[in-house]
Amino acid sequence: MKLGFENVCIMGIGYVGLPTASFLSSKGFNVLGVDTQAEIVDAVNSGRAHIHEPDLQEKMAEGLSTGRLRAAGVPSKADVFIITVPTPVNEDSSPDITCVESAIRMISPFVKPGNLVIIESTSPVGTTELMADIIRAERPDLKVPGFDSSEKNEIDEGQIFISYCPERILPGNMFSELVENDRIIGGIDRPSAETAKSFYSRFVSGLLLTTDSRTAEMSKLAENTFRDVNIAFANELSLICEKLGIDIWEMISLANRHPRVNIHSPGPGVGGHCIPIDPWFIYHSAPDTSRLIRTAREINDSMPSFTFSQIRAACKDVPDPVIAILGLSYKPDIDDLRTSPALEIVKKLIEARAGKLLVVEPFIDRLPDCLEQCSDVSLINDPSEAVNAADVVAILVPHTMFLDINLNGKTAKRHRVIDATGMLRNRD
Ligand code: SAJ
Repeated sequence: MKLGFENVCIMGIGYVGLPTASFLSSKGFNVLGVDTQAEIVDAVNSGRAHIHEPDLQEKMAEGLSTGRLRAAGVPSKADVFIITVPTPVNEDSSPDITCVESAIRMISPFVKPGNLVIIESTSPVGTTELMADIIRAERPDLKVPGFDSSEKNEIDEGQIFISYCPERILPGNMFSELVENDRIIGGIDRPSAETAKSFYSRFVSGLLLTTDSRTAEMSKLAENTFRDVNIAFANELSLICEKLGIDIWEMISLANRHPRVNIHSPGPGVGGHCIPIDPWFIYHSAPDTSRLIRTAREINDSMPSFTFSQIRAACKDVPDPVIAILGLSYKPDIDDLRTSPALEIVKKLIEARAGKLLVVEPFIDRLPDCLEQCSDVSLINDPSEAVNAADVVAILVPHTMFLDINLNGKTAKRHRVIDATGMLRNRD
C-alpha cells in the first residue's frame, strides 16, 4: 500500500493546532485547519492569528500566500488527520473528552484506507482505543485496527492507522520545540506506530520513540504530573519558609547547588490548560493509588489564596490602597489567561473590595470580560506608571519586560512589594 502524507487535516486550530498547521504548511504540506468556531476560521483565513506565539503571524502569512494553509469549519479528504482539540475537566475534575469524540466523528466520513489518524490532545489512558471504536462503528467498511501492543508489524492491506502522539510544545517556544523535541509515538498497533513515525520523521529532528497507544497516553500525563508534583513541593516549601521566617529564594538557590537537587519555583499557583488538568486524568483512572498526585493538586490550587492574603496583609493600614498588579497571564511572556492564578487573585481582590487595582498585562489590549465592567480595575500600559501610582505592588507574572522595572524610584519607600514569583530576588 502506498502511503502519502502530503495532505494534512488538523482538527482544532487553537493553541497547539494553529502553530502546528502553520508550521507544517511552511514545510511543504497542504494543510486544512478545521475549527467549529467560525470567528477562528475567519481570522485564520484573513491572516490574523488569534493567539500570541513568536513567529506565528509570519508563518501563517507564508502558508496563506503559498496556498498551503487554509481554514474551514468542516474537514475534507486528507492523508493524515491530526486531532488537537481541548480536553478539559468536568466540574468534578473527571476528564471531558467530548471534543476529541466529536472531532473523530467529523473526520470519520472522510477517512480512506491507508490514512493516518493521530491524536495529539492530552487524553486519559484508553482514549485512542475508544476513538478507534467510534471510527469502526461509523465506518464498518474500513479496516480499523484494535489495540495490539505486540511487535507484529504486518500491515493489513487496506487498513487505516491510528496513533497517539502527544504534543509537548511549550507555549512561547513552540516552533523550536515542534522540531527539536523528542516525540512519543504510540500506535494502536505496530503498523500504526511505524506509519506515524514515518510522518513525523519528515519534520522532527528529535528522537521518534515508538510504543503502544496506552503507554504513550500515560507518558504524556506523567510528564505534566511530574511538573505539578514538583511545583507543589516548591510551593509547600514556600508556605513552610514563610512560617519559619526563611527566605525561600535564597534557600532554594542554596539547595539547588547540590548536583542531584533541582527544586522548582514556587509561585502564585499553577495555571494553563495542561499542568493543572492532566494530573486529574491519572487520578480518575486510579483514585486509590493517586494520593500524592491529588495532594499536589490541592497544594497548587491553594496558592492563589495564599498570595491573595499576602496582598491583603500588605494593604493593612493603608487607607484606600492602590494596588499595582503586574501580570495577568498564566505564565511569563504569553497572552494566555486560561486558568491563570493571577486572574483568580485579581477576582478575589475585587470580591474583597481590597482597593483600586492597576493591572499591567503587556500581552493583552483589553481586560477580559470578567473584569471589564469592574470600576475598581483599570488596564495600564506602562508598568512604571502603575508602580508609581501604587501603594502595594504585586508581581504575579515575571514577564521579561518587567525585569527592568525600577522599584527604587521616588515613591519607593511607600511601596510594599509582593514578589510572588521571586522575580526581583532572582534578577538581582
Ligand atoms: N510554574 C511554577 N513553577 C515552576 C514552573 C512552572 O509555578 O517551577 C507554573 C507556571 O507559572 C504556570 C504553570 O506552572 O502557571 C504551568 O507552566 P509550565 O511552563 O510548567 O507549563 P505549560 O502548561 O505552559 O506547558 C506544559 C509543558 N509540560 C512540561 O513542561 C512537562 C509543555 O511541554 C506541554 O506541551 C504542555 O504543558 C502541554 O500542552 O501539555
